[in-house]
Amino acid sequence: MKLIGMMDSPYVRRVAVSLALYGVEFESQPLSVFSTFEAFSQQNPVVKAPTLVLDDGTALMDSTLILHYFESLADPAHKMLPQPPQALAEDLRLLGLILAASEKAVQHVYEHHLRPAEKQHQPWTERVTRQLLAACREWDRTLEKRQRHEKVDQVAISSTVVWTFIQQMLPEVVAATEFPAIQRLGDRFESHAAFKRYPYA
Ligand SMILES: N[C@@H](CCC(=O)N[C@@H](CS)C(=O)NCC(=O)O)C(=O)O
Repeated sequence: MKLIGMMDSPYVRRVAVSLALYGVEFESQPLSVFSTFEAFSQQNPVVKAPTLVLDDGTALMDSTLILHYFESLADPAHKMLPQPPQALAEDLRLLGLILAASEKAVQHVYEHHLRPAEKQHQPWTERVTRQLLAACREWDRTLEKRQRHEKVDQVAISSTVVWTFIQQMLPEVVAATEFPAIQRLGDRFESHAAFKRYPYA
C-alpha cells in the first residue's frame, strides 16, 4: 500500500498518523502536487494529495474517504470514532469545523503563495479569513467543553495536524494565544510517537 503526498499537507498527515495507529503498514511516497506534478500524475491523474493506492491498485482520494475505509475495517479496540450515535454526531460536527478551518487555511495559502500579488483579490482573502477564524473559534470552544481528551481518536489526530499546519503557515492570521484549547491539545499530541513518526515536513 502506498500513501502519496507530503507531510506538509494536513490531509496527508492525518491519514499517515491514523494508519500508523490502526496498525496498517504502508509506504510513504512524498510527492508534491506542485513541484512533482508529472510524477504525481503517474500515480493519480487527478493529482490530489493524499492518494492511497491499495495493494490491488485501487487508488483512493480524499482523506475522509480513505479514513472511512480503514475505520470500517478496524476492530472495535482500534476504532477512532465513537459508535454511540450522539457521541458520533458530536465528533463529526467537531471534525467538520476542523476540516473547514483546514480548507480555508489552504485557500488562504494558495491565494498568497500561488497567485501573483497583482492578481490577489482582497475581498476573497477577507471572506476566507473570516470563515477560517469563525471555524477556529467554534473548534476551540467545543474542545474546551469536550470531556473525552484521554484517547488518540480522530478528533485528536485531525485537530493536532490541522493546528500545526495553520501555525506553520498562517501564525499571523490565526494567533495561537486566542485558541488555547486547540493549542493545548496540539502540544500534547505532537509529542506522541505516531505524530513524531510522521512529523510536519
Ligand atoms: N478534501 C480533501 C482535500 C485534499 C487537498 O486539497 N489536498 C491538497 C494538498 S494539501 C491538494 O491536493 N492540492 C492540489 C490541488 O487541489 O490541485 C481531503 O480531505 O483529502
